[in-house]
Amino acid sequence: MAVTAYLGLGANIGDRLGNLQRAVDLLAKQTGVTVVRSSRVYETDPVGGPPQPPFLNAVVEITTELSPHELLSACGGVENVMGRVRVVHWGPRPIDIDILTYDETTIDETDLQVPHPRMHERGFVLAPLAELADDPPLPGGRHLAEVRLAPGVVEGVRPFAPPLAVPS
Ligand code: GSY
Repeated sequence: MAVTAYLGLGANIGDRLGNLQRAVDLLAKQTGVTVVRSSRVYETDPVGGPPQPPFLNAVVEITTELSPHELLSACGGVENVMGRVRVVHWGPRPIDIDILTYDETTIDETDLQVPHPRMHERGFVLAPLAELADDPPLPGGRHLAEVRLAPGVVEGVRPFAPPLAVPS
């Protein structure tokens, strides 16, 4: 049975908008993954890691027949095809694909935590996600309506481009 999941996309190297679109196109080609819709694209101040260029971020809604770990592997495959090399922890990258939520499922394993454990603190996740879901699963059973972001987080997230195209 297909479940709904939300994926966070981020890019801060090269043709950032082209990278996000290519990731959507490659995700749509994965067996067992249907890309349903995309949020708008935001330009966002980098959070964590070394000094690095601003990111473009978006969230896509998918339905998938894959298990959470199969989906993780599919996302990693797309990152690899797009040339992501994990040199600097939390460093610049042509593409980052995070599983934010997978149905209402909670997973707490070394290689996969769902809902993504820091998503409720990140404006670059919450702003695009809120366009697609009124009450998405958040860590610790939180609800979007009760999340309070730290000062400055909202200012670091600026609308940049319309939603990414979803292949038919
Ligand atoms: O966790 C995703 C990679 N990432 C990002 C990101 O996508 N956007 C912003 N603004 N900061 C980030 N820091 C990391 S790590």
